[in-house]
Amino acid sequence: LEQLGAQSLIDGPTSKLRREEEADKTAKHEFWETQPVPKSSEEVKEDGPLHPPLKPEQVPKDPYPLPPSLSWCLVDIEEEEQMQEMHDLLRDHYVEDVDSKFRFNYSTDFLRWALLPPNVRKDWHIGVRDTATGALVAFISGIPVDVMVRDKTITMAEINFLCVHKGLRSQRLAPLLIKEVTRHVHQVGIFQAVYTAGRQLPKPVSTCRYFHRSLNPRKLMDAGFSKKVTGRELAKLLSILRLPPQTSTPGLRPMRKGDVSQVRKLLNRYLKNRCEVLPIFKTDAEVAHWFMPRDDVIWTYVVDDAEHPGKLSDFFSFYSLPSSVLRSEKNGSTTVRGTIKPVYLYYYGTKTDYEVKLTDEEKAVCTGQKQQKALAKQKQNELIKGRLVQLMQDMLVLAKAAGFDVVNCLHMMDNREFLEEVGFGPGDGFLRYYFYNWRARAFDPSKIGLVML
Ligand code: MYA
Repeated sequence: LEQLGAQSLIDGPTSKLRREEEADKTAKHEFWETQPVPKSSEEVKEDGPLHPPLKPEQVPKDPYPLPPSLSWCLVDIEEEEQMQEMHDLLRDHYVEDVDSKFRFNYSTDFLRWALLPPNVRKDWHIGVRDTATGALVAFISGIPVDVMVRDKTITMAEINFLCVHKGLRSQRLAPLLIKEVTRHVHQVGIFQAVYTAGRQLPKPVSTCRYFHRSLNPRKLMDAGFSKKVTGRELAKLLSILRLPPQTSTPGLRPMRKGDVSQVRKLLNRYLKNRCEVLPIFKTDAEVAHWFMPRDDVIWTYVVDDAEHPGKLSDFFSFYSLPSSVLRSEKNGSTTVRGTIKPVYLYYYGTKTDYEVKLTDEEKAVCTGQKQQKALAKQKQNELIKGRLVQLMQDMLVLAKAAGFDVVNCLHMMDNREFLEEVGFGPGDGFLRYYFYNWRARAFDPSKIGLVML
């Protein structure tokens, strides 16, 4: 990794993050101060809601007023034309990196996957149109999700794809979109939400760093995604990043329909054992939606246990989210000069987390139950680490074979167990996790088991 120019892996926030967190303790948040979220300066000691559920008559019946030049709409993304409008808004105005070198470019198939799960609430796909032209100029969305936070399972709205047209920024439209989606969510008796953002707001429950593993280093350098190296340094880098031509795990194959219920059990159990913030996949239909492979969107591989054919021992998944490569023009605008093709690690699970039995010899060296438990935990972690390193190495091979340029993931779940071993390096980006109307003590990133798209 040193040869890759990466710093040592960092578990906790960097000094830049700390500065942002400190600054936010005294920052003014005209909008967020009116919302049920803890202040950045608050030390959260106990988990629980900030306000109790509202009675139906306390939920506003009418939409929040907009300036006359703008109007609310629902965006029906099952209608091709509306889907395209939403796609185009995000393509041109959604999240960019801090230097505006890259912008997410979600495909329409991806957005259908992300926003039309079996339990979809179509009235949580909310847009704002220019009253005169009808153009879609802002959007926010939610999907219902059952999230386990420590020992409580809470039905929440997972809020995503908040976007305001660049020409309408800094006009306090975002607070209106947030209030309007909140109103819709309240209408169905849900009072908590989960969301992520790159920026510091009051108050994150966890902050996860992005990590990257190059598959196509030359292209990433040309695009300005990675530091440029040449000559012997480049040769060395290419040799470090070289991958075997084939996967190595026996029984690894793409997920099929018949695997759905096993994947559901494997995943729910793995997340519960290893994490403290996790989605609960209640039905096979949900798992089929979120995990069955879809062309150019989501890939899921399972390990069909060689000793017990048909019994799955592990699975992993990743999704494709291209980024436009931007060029800044002299007039301050940006144009698109290409695309990089990253995949992002999604969920995984392994049966290696089964309770580990100690041998008689190992038991003999332990003085008491506590020591035995600690040794069993350590053995289990080593097993998980070994297994994940192998699976993730295969994931890299598959992603490369599918033509992707880089694999991205966050420093969450058990990812720290394999990042260094399979050649990931830390990036400059961070993702902060937030709850709405749910105070929670902070979580170590490794305890976050909810992947947001
Ligand atoms: S995260 C992705 C967000 N999208 C982008 O970054 C795309 C590019 N940027 C934009 O489109 C705009 O800059 C946005 C802000 C729309 C982000 N989350 O209208 P403004 C606060 C929450 O003048 P604009 C995602 O999708 C800001 O602190 N708040 O600003 C999850 C300030 O408030 P305060 C944000 O730049 C979204 C106010 O907005 C964010 O024109 C989760 C300024 O408004 C942000 N990412 O527009 C939303 N950015 O003065 C919360 C700025 O108080 C959901 N702000 O500091 C909450 C749960 C709701 C449901 C509850 C159900 C129970």
